[in-house]
Amino acid sequence: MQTTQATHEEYFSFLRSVSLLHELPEEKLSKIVDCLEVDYFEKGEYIIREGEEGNTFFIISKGEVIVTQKTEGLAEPQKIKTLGVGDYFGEKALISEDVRSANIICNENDTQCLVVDRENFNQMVGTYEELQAYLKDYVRELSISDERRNVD
Ligand code: WNU
Repeated sequence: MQTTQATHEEYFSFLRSVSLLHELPEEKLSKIVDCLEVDYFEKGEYIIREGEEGNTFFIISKGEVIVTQKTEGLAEPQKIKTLGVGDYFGEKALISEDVRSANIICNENDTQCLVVDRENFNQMVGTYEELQAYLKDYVRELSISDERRNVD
């Protein structure tokens, strides 16, 4: 996507406000803005499907999504949380080199996500040990809570 200057600054200051990216140097953040795609979703649309392959990381810039997941013994995927503006998702498949581990379903019309592909995600995360360590820990905790949910 070719962003105009105004849009670039808008996304730049938005990304600055995302706690995960707060520590990134300005030029790094600026590069992320240059390689972002913006995707739009309507209520009920699947942004991510559990079990599918995925190569993208998402940051919610407008709207809301819900996270659902298959649970042992239950026919319907269960809702596990709601995410809103400034929250992100899709890091687990990229970090664990695995398929998508949950569904992400749009919960509000005109939801907007900033999308970073695997290559740019790796550049963003790979060069910052703290960020990488933080996400790896978080992903490990997600796996643990997944197991706990399925056992209960
Ligand atoms: C959860 N279990 C699993 C969330 C978002 C970011 C962080 C939690 Cl750092 P993916 C499906 C995505 C997955 C996660 C997200 O769903 N997710 C969860 C859980 O309890 N996934 N397995 N909670 S919201 C969330 C922490 O981003 O990444 O690529 O796709 O597997």
